[in-house]
This record gives sequence, structure tokens and C-alpha cells, in this order.
Amino acid sequence: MYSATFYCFEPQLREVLPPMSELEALIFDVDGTLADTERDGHRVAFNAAFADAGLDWHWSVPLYGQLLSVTGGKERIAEYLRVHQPDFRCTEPLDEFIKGLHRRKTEHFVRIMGAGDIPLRSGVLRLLCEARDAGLRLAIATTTTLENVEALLSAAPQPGLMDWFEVIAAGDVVPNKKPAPDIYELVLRQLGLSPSACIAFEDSDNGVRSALAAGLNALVVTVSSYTTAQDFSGAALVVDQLGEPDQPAKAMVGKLAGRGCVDLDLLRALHQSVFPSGSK
Ligand code: XBP
Ligand code: MG
Repeated sequence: MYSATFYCFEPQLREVLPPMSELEALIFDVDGTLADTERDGHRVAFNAAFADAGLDWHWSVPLYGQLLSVTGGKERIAEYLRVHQPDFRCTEPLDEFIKGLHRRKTEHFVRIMGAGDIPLRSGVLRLLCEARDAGLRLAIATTTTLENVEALLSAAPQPGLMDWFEVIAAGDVVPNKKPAPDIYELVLRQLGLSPSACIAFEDSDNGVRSALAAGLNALVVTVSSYTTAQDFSGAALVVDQLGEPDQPAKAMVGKLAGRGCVDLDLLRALHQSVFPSGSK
């Protein structure tokens, strides 16, 4: 990353590179943040895949809430087997069995999203439009599978939304899923930006830990249906939603500074308070 000394003594480069603390990019989690997908999307898709495989497993709404502490669908199935089906045996290697089951689950999730019943959360499209118009770069850092991101963004009312994101880092592209920082670190490397040039958006404790561990301290949490009681320590702003002018957001941590919703002016002020000019 660029150092302060580098900035002071390389005038030509200083013209090319913006000051370290300028806001340049917004990085979004997907599940729970762009859309509330877990209960009626992922959970339903897992159950449909289990039924297809002739398994009598059923993930209820509360059970799925517990299983969400493990990020990643394949990892979640493995944890379920370990805790809830310890006597389960299959004829093929367990890893292969889980991969096959998970592929089917992804097909179901894509189908569910294609039906258009799970919309983007309040304020998401408004903020994406505002950021794009202002020339900010957009990126995604998610645990979920890339096909799921495509399905969600393709079902949105804005055509071509997928192409708005310069970097989409999804699923198994990193060795360790959230709460490890790997996925955010990958996004930062691909953007070529320092964490101080970005704001991250999350909905879960695992996501918060991941983003903070990558140095993304300008962090906004939009609490989702499964995450209301979680610990978001370290987040700069925790709200119930990004909100719309006629559908105001409510802040649990931090202040909306008289604004009805989370807009770009508010985000610039938040970013500046976390990374004041001159900070790295
Ligand atoms: C999301 C997840 C994902 C989905 C399932 O976490 O944990 O695992 O539930 O996706 P986050 P896959 O929002 O923190 O990224 O089944 O495709 O893995
Ligand atoms: Mg999430």
C-alpha cells in the first residue's frame, strides 16, 4: 500500500493518485445486505435439495438461524451433519456428496430468485444509483456462490445491475470464508485500493468481523431478519435499513444526522470521521 512519505515526495504520482482518505468505493455483502435472502431463499433451497436427494432433513426457520453461524452452504451442511446427523453415512466420499447436494441447492436458489419474490432491500438500488452517478466504484464481497449473485442481481428492476460492480468476489475463490478477512482482502487487491478508500456494507456479525479484520473500519451494518440480536461492535453505523425518503431508516449505533435515509452525503461524512484526511 502507498505510504504517507510516498505521497509527500512523488509529486507526479500525487497528481495521479487521490489522497489516502478520499472515498472511492463501496463494497457490499450480498445475503442479508443487498436482499434478505436467507430465510425464504437459501433455507428453502437447501430443503428442496434435501428432498430431491430423498433425505428427510428439514431446516426450520429457528434451526437455520443457528446454522447461519457457519458461513458457506457446503460448510453449513457439513456442520449440520456433524451436530444433528452424526450417524449419517453415504456411499460416496462425504465431500463429493456435499458438493452434489450443494450444486442442487444452488439450482433451487437460482430458480427461487428468478421468480422475483425476494426484492432488493429498501434503499439499496437508490444508493447504488447515487454512488454510480457520483463516480464511486462498486464491489461485492460475499460468501455465497457467484451464480446466486447473478440470479439476485438479474432479478432486480434495474437492467444490467451486475455490470455496475467492477469486482465481484464470491464463494470459494478464497481459502477462508467470513469471518476471515480473505474475501475483503481479495476485493481490495482487485480494486487496487487501501481499506481507507472504501466503505463496506454488512448485515451479520461474521461479516462485520471479516470486514474489520481487513481494515474496513468505515463499516455500515443494515441489520437483517436473522441478525437483529448480533454483536456489531466496531461498526461505524448500524441501521435497520438504508431506507428511502418515504421509508426512513432508524439508527441503532451512530447517527443519521437528520437524514431520513443513508445517502452519499451521510456516507462521505461517516467516511471522513473514520478516516480523516491524511490518514492511511
Ligand atoms: C452468506 C452465507 C452463504 C449463504 C449460502 O454469508 O453464509 O453461505 O447462506 O450460500 P454472507 P452458498 O452474507 O456473510 O456472505 O450456499 O452459495 O454457499
Ligand atoms: Mg450477509
